[in-house]
Amino acid sequence: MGILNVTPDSFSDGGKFSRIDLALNQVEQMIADGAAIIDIGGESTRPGAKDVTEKDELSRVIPVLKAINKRFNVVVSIDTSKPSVMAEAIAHGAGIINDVRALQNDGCLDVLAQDQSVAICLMHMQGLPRTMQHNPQYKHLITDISTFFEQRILACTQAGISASRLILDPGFGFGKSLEQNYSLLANMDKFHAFNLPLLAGLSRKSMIGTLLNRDVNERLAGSLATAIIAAQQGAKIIRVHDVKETVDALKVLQATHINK
Ligand code: 8Y4
Repeated sequence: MGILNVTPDSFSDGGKFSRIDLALNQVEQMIADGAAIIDIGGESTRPGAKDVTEKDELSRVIPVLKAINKRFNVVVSIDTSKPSVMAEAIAHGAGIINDVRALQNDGCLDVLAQDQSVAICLMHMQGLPRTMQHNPQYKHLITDISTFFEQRILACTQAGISASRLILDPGFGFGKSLEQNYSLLANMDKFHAFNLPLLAGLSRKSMIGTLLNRDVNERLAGSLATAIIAAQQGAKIIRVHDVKETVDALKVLQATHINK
């Protein structure tokens, strides 16, 4: 899964068309590099980021989704927690709704129950983006996250959403200390108990930067290492910025599996 950023900081003075052209060129490159899924997000979940209005999020995400589906055959994932954005995304051919709030916002379950086919990524987060990194605590990290998954899967099935549409993601960096993030990475295989595909988002995150003392643009080697570990734990989808390098690394891992 390649990350496409459509938050406004990435294009300061370009108009609507340059934004879409820029996005399409990025998507074309990520597909050429081996991405099977493109994740589009119009809201920043970074600590301290401003809330984005529904109108702004729709105007950032939907034109890009439409343009991608017109030109490419690729699964598009929409990173959103807003039911209106989810509904519009589904209407315009999104393949996955990627919700870091796991459909806990009002109206999300209903919107997703109206559709029969779009896949849903349920991500675990402890707390809220603004304060989630202030001393996160768990009784037992893996058990607590498993309990959260159980509750969200039940909420989905009770709302009429088939469990077969669900993808689980432990949410690296979302309310977890450095040690907790690495413990989670080492133990991702525990979540296979749910018999659902697992997604891992680790690319360029603080857990890499802090461990290695690297700025955000110097985290490729660390990111590749985490991608390999997640894949070895059985993660089916890896969310990354550097598609070409990650696909190379994953092909090397895959070659070792074929020969067993
Ligand atoms: C540098 C680059 C530093 C990126 C931090 C970040 C996930 C996700 C995000 C994830 C799923 C991010 C939308 C945070 N992370 N969705 N979204 N899983 N499913 N931070 O781990 O990339 S945004």
